[in-house]
Amino acid sequence: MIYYLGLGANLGERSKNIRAAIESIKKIRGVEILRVSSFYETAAWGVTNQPNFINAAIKISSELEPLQLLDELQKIEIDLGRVRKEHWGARTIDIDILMIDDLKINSERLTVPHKFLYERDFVLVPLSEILPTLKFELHGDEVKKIVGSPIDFNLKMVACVDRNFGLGFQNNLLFKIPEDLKNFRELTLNNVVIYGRKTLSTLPNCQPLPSRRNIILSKKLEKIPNAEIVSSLENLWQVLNVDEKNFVIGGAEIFSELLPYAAEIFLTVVDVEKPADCFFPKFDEFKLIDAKNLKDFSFLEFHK
Ligand code: A4P
Ligand code: MG
Repeated sequence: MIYYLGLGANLGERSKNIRAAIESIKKIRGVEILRVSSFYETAAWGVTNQPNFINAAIKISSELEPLQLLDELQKIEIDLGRVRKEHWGARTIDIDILMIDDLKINSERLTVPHKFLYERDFVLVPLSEILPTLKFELHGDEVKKIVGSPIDFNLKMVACVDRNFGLGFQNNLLFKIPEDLKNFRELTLNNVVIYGRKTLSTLPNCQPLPSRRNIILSKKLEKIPNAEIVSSLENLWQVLNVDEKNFVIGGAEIFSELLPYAAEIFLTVVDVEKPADCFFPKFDEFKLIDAKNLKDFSFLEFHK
């Protein structure tokens, strides 16, 4: 099932709470985050004598039944420090189910689509960003896009795969094609490259790439010359800059981890089948926008 969720926070470090909620939602068994909206600063709606909110929306897929998912979301609200006091009152995090496919639910615990969905600009603006077919009218409430969402970094993913999207086998890349390496170099030179610990061992001399800002996502590594180590996504968002070009270069786990926040994918697809034990993740939310077909392989570019 496809779920659209609304996130809101108006206490504590609001953007951080929303990012933490997204990370927790990602960890629910069988949940995949498909899209994340920008973050918006919004005036409090309903009970108006309370601080401004930050609101966002996400699209996820899940096999869980609606009430099971609601249980999981309410657990996350509690874990992140939500105390239920006043109805419509201030909160560290609020997670609402906005829509579920074309489903209509009217039960004691759950109303879907959300009861006030079409009355609240703080829901409609982020939701319409990730669901462009939504038909709605705005009401002139204060809703202002802010920097804070991981999608602001416009992550770009670069990889070379075989026909089955295989990336590597036994900790080695499947291909070393000179044209592909040249393309990779041209894309990433003087920009930022983000990768995992295992990918470091596939780089020339197992060293960070020269003339690029190297950021390694790893809980285990401590210090590497010419590279910055970050141990969590929250740390990654703290060190990235929106005006740099941020390329994610692997491996498979890092691609999966960061795919929900990516804006562009550059894939070199080699038209052969090789034994592989790790794969580029499925990316149904992206559209092909450019293809260069060469003799044995294609350069493909996808945008969200
Ligand atoms: N519930 C029924 N339907 C749903 C649904 N679709 N999703 C039940 C989630 N929960 C649903 O919610 C009360 C009960 O609603 C839940 O136990 C669930 O079984 P709650 O989160 O405990 O209490 P609440 O959040 O205070 O009430 P409610 O009605 O969910 O409030 P809202 O709608 O979340 O509004 N202004 C701005 N700018 N931004 C905001 O995010 N949020 C609110 C809260 C008010 N003003 C705001 C914002
Ligand atoms: Mg709520």
